[in-house]
Amino acid sequence: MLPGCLLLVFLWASGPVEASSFELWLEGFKRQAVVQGISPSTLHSAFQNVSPHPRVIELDGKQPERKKIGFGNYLHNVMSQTRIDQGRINFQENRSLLNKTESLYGVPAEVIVSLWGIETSYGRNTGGFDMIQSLATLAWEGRRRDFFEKELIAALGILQGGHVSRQNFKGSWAGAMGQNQFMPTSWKRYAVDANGDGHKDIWTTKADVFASSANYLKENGWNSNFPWGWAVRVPKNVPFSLVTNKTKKPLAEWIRLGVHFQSGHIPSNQTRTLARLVVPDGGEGRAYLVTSNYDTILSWNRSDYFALTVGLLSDFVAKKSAEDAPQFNN
Ligand SMILES: [Ca+2]
Repeated sequence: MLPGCLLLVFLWASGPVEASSFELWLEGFKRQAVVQGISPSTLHSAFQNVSPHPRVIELDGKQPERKKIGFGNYLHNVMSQTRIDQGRINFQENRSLLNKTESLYGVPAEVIVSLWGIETSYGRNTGGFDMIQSLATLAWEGRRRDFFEKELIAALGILQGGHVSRQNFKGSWAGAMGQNQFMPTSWKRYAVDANGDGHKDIWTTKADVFASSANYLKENGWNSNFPWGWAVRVPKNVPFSLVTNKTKKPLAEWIRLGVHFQSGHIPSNQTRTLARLVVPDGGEGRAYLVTSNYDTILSWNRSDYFALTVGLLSDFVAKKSAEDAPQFNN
């Protein structure tokens, strides 16, 4: 072991001097940041009075082993009646901006609203943690150091570009930020200055929030020719292998196999659309036929529960009244 590592281990192990181990890490990190184009003055203002946040470490420690609650329970928690109602109100209130975004990116307005609703309850819960402090804590702590150092460099780039003030640079404890909860590297790749004020502001500018979400989905393959998917009932004679092996077949073929669409008939121009079955809890639970747009939603968050809920909420949001909402069994 190198002497430097010995020193670090000693400092780490001795508790009260944790701050020193943070300072040591920070000095090294700042050198890397400068090499990657972050100016000394950005670094100086970004890290003033920043120290590790114990709550962030605590929350990070609780992360793994998410309890399996079943999709039905998840859906009821995330897609509450309040969230559906507020989604419809927000959908109507922002109609012209959403229409403009939809026509530019080819991503349906209701999908943009659904992501907005699920990520931050339509911009209300964007997270109150200081971005630099959270990311620095997670990078220093070391469980996923490379990942969080990269995010921290991207975050510093956002400050350096003047897109958000140091004081208002807030997010979740895990570094997801703004009304659509982009990580800084996603912001770097996909954020858009839609209102042309020079700031890609996903914290307070709805035009930027909507366009950034739509751009993310477009760049990850959203196809405006078909929806995300459909709730279906699968007859018992459909081979279980077809449920589990992600085989894509045209809708006409699924219909021939006896799959029943809960929303009623499928438009004739969709019969050649390729779809695969998703049965989130296996067995005879809820079932969905999903298109490649579903995979695009998975690129945002790699969870079937998340992607299905985004899709289902978008269907509800787009309907004007409860009467014509799509049906699914509770
Ligand atoms: Ca802007």
